[in-house]
Amino acid sequence: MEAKKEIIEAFQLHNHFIIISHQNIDGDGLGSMLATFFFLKEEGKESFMVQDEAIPYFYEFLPGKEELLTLEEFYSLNSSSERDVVIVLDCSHPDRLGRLKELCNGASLLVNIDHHPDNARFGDINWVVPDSPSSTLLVYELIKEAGVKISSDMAINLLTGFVTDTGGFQFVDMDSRLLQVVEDLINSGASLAQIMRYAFHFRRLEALKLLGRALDHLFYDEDFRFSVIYLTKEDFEACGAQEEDSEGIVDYGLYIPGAELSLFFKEVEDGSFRVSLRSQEERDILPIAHYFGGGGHHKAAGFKIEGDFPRVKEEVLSVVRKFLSNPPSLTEEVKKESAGRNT
Ligand SMILES: [Mn+2]
Repeated sequence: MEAKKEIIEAFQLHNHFIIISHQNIDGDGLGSMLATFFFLKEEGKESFMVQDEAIPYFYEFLPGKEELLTLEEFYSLNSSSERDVVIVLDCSHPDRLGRLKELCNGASLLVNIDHHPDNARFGDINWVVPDSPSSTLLVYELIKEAGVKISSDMAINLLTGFVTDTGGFQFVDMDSRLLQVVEDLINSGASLAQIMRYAFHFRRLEALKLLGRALDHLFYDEDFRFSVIYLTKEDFEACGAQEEDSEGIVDYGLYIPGAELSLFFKEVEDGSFRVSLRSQEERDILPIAHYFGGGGHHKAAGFKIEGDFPRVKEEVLSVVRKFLSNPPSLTEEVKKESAGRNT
């Protein structure tokens, strides 16, 4: 049976659900969780959303976000031994769930709904659609297929995931089908202007100062046409900024005419960097992320690497240059090495 239909049947059959998404939560992860929560509520089901980290302040406008529980709150509210259906949204691998991974172990049924091409298909039911611009669009399809009316609470969350995962429709070829979805969500009560403002133009002073420092560090390789941006712990401290304040900075590296790829190195703990990759045109950078044990999408991916900045930068840039000169050979190399790496 088609996975989408299987999921709708499972939703009708069961009564208790846990809804989770990946760590370092973003607009698509949150939007998918919240819209699914409202959908199940509409169907008369009991569901809990568990999210273990603080959500970025610019997503606080999302309807339903006050229903999010920490893992401790969830356990104190739900002490029954009843086994629930666990719905994992927008998450390519259980390792990306952090502490929430333990919830999957007790699941009576594990439902995996995602759009990452490298999804590990870890669920009992896997509905993975790499062509979908966001996971919220899959949730939208589910709600439609179930014949449930889209409420404004659902619409705002669904459109937010679509808007944020596509950088405000920049990283997607909008067509009449997608425009119809947007039209439907607007007619159901979502304000595109409000979502665009919160997602991209609602940033505290510390974040803008951090952006200034990041742009000051921007380096462009003319020969290989890629940008490098970095922020160290010191940069964050000097600006009084938090990790969430660096959201969207990687995109600036693609503004330069001719730039094919942007790399953003962010120091997350002493001696550890989170590297984000973005590309445009037809450049597929997922093999680079896989090479370093990470994952993501063809044009937006990332990985973590340990070491001091000069060494980490050297190591990554040499692989990037090699990849840009000859992408297929790196892909082959990745295939050979993939057995020994945890992607
Ligand atoms: Mn997504």
